[in-house]
Amino acid sequence: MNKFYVTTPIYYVNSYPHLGHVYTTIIADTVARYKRQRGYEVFFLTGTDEHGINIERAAEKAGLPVKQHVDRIVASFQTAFAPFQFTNQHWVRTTDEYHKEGVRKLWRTAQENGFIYKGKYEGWYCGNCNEFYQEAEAQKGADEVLLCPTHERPLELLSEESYFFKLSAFQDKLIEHYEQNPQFIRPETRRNEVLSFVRGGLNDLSVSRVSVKWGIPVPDDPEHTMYVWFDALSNYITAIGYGNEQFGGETHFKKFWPADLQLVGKDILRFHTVYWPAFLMAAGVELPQTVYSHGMWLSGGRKMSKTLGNVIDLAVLHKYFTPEVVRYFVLREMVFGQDGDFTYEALLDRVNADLASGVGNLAARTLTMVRNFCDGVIPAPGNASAELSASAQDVRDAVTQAVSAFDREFDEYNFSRALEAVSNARFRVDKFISDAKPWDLAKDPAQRGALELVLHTAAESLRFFAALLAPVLPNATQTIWQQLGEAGSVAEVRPDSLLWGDGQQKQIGEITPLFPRLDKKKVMDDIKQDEAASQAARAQETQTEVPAAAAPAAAAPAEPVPGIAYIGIDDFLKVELRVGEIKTAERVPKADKLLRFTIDLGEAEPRQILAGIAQYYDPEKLPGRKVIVVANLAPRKLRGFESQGMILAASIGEEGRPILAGFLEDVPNGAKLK
Ligand code: ME8
Repeated sequence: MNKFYVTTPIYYVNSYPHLGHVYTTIIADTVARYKRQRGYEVFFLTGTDEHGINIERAAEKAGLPVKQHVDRIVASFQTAFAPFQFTNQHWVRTTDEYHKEGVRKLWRTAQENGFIYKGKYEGWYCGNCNEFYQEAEAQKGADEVLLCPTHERPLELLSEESYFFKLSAFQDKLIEHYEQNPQFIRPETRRNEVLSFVRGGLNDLSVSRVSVKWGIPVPDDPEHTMYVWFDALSNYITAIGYGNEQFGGETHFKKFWPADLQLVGKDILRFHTVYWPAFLMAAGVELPQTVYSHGMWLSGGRKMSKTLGNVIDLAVLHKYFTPEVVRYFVLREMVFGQDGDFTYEALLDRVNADLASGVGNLAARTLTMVRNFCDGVIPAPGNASAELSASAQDVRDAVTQAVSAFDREFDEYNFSRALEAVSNARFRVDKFISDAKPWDLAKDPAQRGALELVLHTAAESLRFFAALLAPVLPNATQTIWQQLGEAGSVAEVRPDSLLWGDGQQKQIGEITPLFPRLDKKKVMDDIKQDEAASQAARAQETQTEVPAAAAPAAAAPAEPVPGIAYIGIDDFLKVELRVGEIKTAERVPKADKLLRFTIDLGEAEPRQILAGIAQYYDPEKLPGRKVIVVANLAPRKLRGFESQGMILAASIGEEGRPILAGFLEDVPNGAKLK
């Protein structure tokens, strides 16, 4: 039997689950069901990423032992996922013992092979945070002194012992692998992005910390804990038996590895397509077949995130929509690989058009007519006019073509197109019924054969649609299956094994509505109210429970909060923030972090500004982009170039990945921010 191993990222327990997490898991679950239906032995893995400094801090803030804190958040993920009936074989947790055993083996093997060595990590250290910062993350105080972004106290330049992973040794091997295995990174745009990043050169990676306690100790050197990404990425092999006895250990691992499909959001593409394959190569482990990086669900044009407070609340979603329709919507609406904007309006339209008026209505009217006109038995095709027979044949051809189109698109992970193929065939059936008017044919005994042909064609089409849609709508299609009088589980029926005509003479089951039509205006009004209430409740809860990293900005407190160095409005107004448009951007020779820009701030001459973002942004893609510039920062020289301002960026994650601040609307150059 062929095997198929599919994984999702393991979700970080520094925040509560939202639609984004559910999305990747829906995709993985649908692929898993699809493959099982086609005879594969599937292993589907999801889980949680539970180590790291932020989690340690969040637990401290919640006043709980760290393990207890993470157990609570893991439970909230599992509860949020439960209604979707995901069919994962296992839920991996990086705090599980077997995982730690497996990671130690990966580390040791890479070390024995000479790819992990001890060195010194140099960085700007804050004693209050007990953490290192990159220069770009630090604030600048008087005389250019670097300040901790949290405590605003001077940072010390310290060096700490650290283990390093020899990432630099894998540049050529990775490029060769990408070039020889075009399916390794998908879609192709992402592959090109990664290729150009790796061609730009790779630095060795610091993979241990002595300052972080909540992590997996380095083998034989327990003062150090492993870098969270080394720990987290390894889950994909530890969970199936690498370096431990999980599921029988080695034999199970060999059976399922390499993974066939690793699904990730584009936010973590580089970790999965540069670090992960390099770690595996270092330990002599085969690489996964495909890492597929999907787009982000946006809300109001921005990535859904707890920090921005624009996530789609699962509680509200569940109140109005069944998990099945959400599954259908996310697969049908988002072109897999690209970003998509989530709106309840689009969800309502899609449910009403494709499901309530679509397949639900086809099932209801076909089965009701079979019950009323044919004693509840699906008829064999009767004799009809040449014209009607030809139309019935066209419908039959359209349905069988949809079977091959669905698989063809699905195998390429074009979920939206696969579902579109089913909808297109369904339109044909609907039109066939509307044109033939079986309700009129039923009134005329001479038209009995025509009536039977129409109902036969409609019911058989429905049987094929049920099998095709089973991985996406597992419960609704099982209901249709039973309503058609079929036995067993539709999840086990390969659509391409169905024979046209096999459904006839079956006694239909009880007819129950599948997808009630939703009143768009009323549901939208109710959702708005619920969202407002739920946001208010979350804001309250957040102040006490959600980890600092995930907490939305709270309203200004009346009483000063200890630990925050407040400034007055006058201090703020001293900073002149202006909108600028990037005119040119280029790398600075011999400075791998710096980009040199000319930026139009609406002044007579564009300004020259340098920024340490070269490792994350391709300069060719930046001209034309609007940014926010600190316009009255004293000029300073960097690598021989005068920088006449500073570009604002958010700093993300442990490595301080910069994300340029910008605008959704068009704004004129030079506009002032206040
Ligand atoms: O990155 N749209 O965990 P995480 C679509 N622990 N998908 C989204 C999304 C959105 N708006 N928001 C989140 C981590 N996701 C690490 C991963 S793996 C070894 C370690 C999904 O909780 C998407 O799959 O931040 C994204 O890559 C993932 O959640 C990030 O989850």
